[in-house]
Amino acid sequence: MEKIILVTGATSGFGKAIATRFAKEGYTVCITGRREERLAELKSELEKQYGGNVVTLTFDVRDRGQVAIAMDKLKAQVPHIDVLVNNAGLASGLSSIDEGDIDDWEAMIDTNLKGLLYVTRQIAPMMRSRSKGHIINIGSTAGKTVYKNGNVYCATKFAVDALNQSMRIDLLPYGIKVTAINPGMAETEFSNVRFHGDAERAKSVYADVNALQATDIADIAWYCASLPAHVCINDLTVTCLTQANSFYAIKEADRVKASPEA
Ligand code: NDP
Ligand code: 8X3
Repeated sequence: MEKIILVTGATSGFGKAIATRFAKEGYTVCITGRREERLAELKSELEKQYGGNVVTLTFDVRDRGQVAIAMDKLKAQVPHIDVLVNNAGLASGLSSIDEGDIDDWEAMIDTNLKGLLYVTRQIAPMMRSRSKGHIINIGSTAGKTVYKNGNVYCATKFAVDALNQSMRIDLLPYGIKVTAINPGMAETEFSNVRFHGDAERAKSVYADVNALQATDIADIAWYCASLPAHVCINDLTVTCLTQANSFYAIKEADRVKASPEA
């Protein structure tokens, strides 16, 4: 039977890499984002390379009405969803709580939390009706340990952690798997968005840390989704070798290297 995945936020970073990995594995891939041209480009690339069907849906996950319309369109095009990856999200700004920009706060809460809920509310009943499905929520190390000036971003990712745990309980009777993948720093467009297009500052975050790449997370998502039917990974926290948690990371140059004789 045709295997179908829906990936939110597939115009760059993790979402794009996950869509690509599942297309390679023969899935029909449904990709979303606000940047229509990027979705069209990815659709044409994936169809050319892997031959499967790619469905594109352009909408803003913050807008409940747009989500409902897009999900109706999706339901008219595909018979079911096997895997939903709740990935669309962002950090906006990095400021102390007494100085934060309230527009940034609203963007993070509306995208990372409400957007995830709007999409899940549409797709979970489709999975429930088949007693089958897998929801993969992209959380963060920021949802496990807070860090200075991370306040609202961390709060949204702590909320994703809570939702991941509670969705799993609610959907348990229907055989629906729920998995959180919580990455540490990864080199995507994330920091460019966080620092409002300051490319130099964004680049400096990943200088000499050998950060995770989007394809690392795509490989992990594929691993989680391809386990036997009775096995569900509930929660995975993943960092690069130079990062221990949200606030403790070192530079590659500071790693103690073995002596040549060892
Ligand atoms: P990117 O900025 O590369 O990708 C973010 C994706 O989310 C884009 O496709 C973007 O699409 C989409 N998106 C953002 N806002 C909206 C919106 N309002 N409506 C629809 N789509 C939206 O970042 P990442 O790939 O790194 O981020 C993906 C997820 O991973 C996020 O949830 C992030 O919090 C999380 N994460 C990232 C880490 C990192 O260090 N990179 C580490 C841990 C977690 P478009 O702009 O076209 O709408
Ligand atoms: C993104 C990683 O370290 O900026 O979730 O919070 S971090």
